[in-house]
Amino acid sequence: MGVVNVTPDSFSDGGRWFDTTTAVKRGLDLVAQGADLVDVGGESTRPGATRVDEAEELKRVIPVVRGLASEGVTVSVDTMRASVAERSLEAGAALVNDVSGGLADPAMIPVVAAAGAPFVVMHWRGFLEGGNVRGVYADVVTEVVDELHARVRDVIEGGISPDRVIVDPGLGFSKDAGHDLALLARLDRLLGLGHPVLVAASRKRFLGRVLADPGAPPPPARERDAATAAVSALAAQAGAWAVRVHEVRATADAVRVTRAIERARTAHPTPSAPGAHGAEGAR
Ligand code: PMM
Repeated sequence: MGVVNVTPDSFSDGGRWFDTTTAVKRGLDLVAQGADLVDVGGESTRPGATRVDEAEELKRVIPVVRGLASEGVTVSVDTMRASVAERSLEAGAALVNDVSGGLADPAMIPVVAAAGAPFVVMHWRGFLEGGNVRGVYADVVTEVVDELHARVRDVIEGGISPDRVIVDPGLGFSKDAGHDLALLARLDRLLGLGHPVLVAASRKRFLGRVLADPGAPPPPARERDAATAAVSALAAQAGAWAVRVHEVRATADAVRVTRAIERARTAHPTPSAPGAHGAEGAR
């Protein structure tokens, strides 16, 4: 999943794709680089960002969704507003990606349910104001899995078909680097929810923390793409359904290599027990 942020202020790529023509071209470039779908967002979700109003979000997002969908691109819309989701689906979007999992706007679930669209439910503990007070966990993996489980149940009760629900750990949202790494280390627990898992690690703060030399500041967001590709390979190997990234090429290559190794593993299974295949197996 390639990202096109039609915003002036996203932490990772703010301002670069801020007019419709540039944003559509960027989406097409991401497809050429290997993206299977393109996620279009008009509101920055970085901590401390002020919300854009509805009219502005619609103005940013709808022409880009329409432009990409008309070129045959599978588009997801990254929004917390039901009106933006609804208009995007009408304009050709195939999927709704809501970082609040439907909590920010009570009209979101009915809109997505009525359209029969797939819905990304991200783990979210609310808007961040000031310090990260909501990011306190005794056991981050268990709490995120349990809270996602409850959220998925509510979403399904709201009318979205279970086979349309995708889950996402929400890396960096009310989470520090240690929390993000723990969730990536235990993607199997998220997969245990029984829904496809989307991982959006691209350029995030925890990668800066991992890459920083001791005592030095973290490298800027745009210098975290190699680390992002590494996470993509690991997430793909762990069974993720998709990875959401700003630079697609390296991640598409990483995922392809992962898949090729998986196929080779299937073709060369480990002998089940010494001696199981006679003298050959014992060797
Ligand atoms: N993160 C961002 C934006 N949208 N969507 C999902 N499903 N999961 C995420 O973790 C997520 C998201 C923030 O990153 P960006 O603004 O730099 O793209």
